[in-house]
Amino acid sequence: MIDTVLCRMLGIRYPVLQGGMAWIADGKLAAAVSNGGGLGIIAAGNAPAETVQAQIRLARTLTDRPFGVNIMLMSPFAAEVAEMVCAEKVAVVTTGAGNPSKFMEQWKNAGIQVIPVVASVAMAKLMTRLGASAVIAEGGESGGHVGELTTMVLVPLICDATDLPVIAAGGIADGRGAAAAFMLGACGVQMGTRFLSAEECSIHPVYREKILKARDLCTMVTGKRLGHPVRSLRTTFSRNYQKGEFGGASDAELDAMAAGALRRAVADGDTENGCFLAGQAAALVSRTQPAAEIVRQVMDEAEPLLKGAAKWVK
Ligand code: TUI
Repeated sequence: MIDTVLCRMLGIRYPVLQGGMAWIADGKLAAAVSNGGGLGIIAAGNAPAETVQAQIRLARTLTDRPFGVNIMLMSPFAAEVAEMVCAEKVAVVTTGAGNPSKFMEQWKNAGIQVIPVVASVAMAKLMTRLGASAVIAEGGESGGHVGELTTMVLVPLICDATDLPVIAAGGIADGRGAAAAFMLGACGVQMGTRFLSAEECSIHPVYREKILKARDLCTMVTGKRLGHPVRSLRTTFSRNYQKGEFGGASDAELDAMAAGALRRAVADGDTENGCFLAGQAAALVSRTQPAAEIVRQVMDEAEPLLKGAAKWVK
């Protein structure tokens, strides 16, 4: 049984968080992960507050366990979602794709545990000063919006920079990744891509199939030119976007291509015009399982690896 400070802090059995995947991580998936003993997360993405609120209320009909809401800070609705989660008294807020400083006081006053994604040491120190409960160190192996550093380097750097519990993310999809994360100093892991294969994950069957079939070189990063690097599956869409980026496309043309692209992947399975966000760990995901089984299996795999690590020490 792997039991870390994070389990007590969040009231969960296993130190496993589910990533806040925009358009994907709904109340149903979050409740399934929480029922499995991890911390399920509802992703606000670019949705208005009332849409997210409906998912919170749905999750509450499906689980009595704690769950969280991920607030994507680039969303035009971030401020209204920030306020709504206080009224709803959600247990945990995670943040991504920006600096949540201006919301911290509001969330803490509402009794919410705040766990920001930090992509740098400076951000980890700032979040520590502002009273975060823990931080997520998400390396560039992850899907979606990616930072500069890899998980292997970012996690120990963040552990050195803060006394808060550190949750590792990016490239983790099985017990080996989780055990490695603990060795780097993390006391929990967050997985997104692995949960794309969960039975309770309502993505288009084409999306699921692409994840299950993905191999080592199946993801790529686009969007660097506009300052928003994003990792996704290599598809007609991502190749065309890259051609535009390094060819003659204007910023407006690139923005037009990207608008609605996540929805076209998740809802329509459209490989021509949809953007299938996924981490490098897609190559490690090979079957569909209930979310609870994923949580338990990853921890069950990690445990003997951690116990056996001493075999190398003479
Ligand atoms: O946020 C994510 N992953 C995401 S957000 C997203 S929606 C989107 N779609 C298209 C373009 C951009 C976003 C899809 N995937 N992961 C967490 C994460 N946060 N990774 C990196 C960061 C981050 C980056 C900069 C956190 C803080 C930060 O601070 C910068 C600052 O303001 O100082």
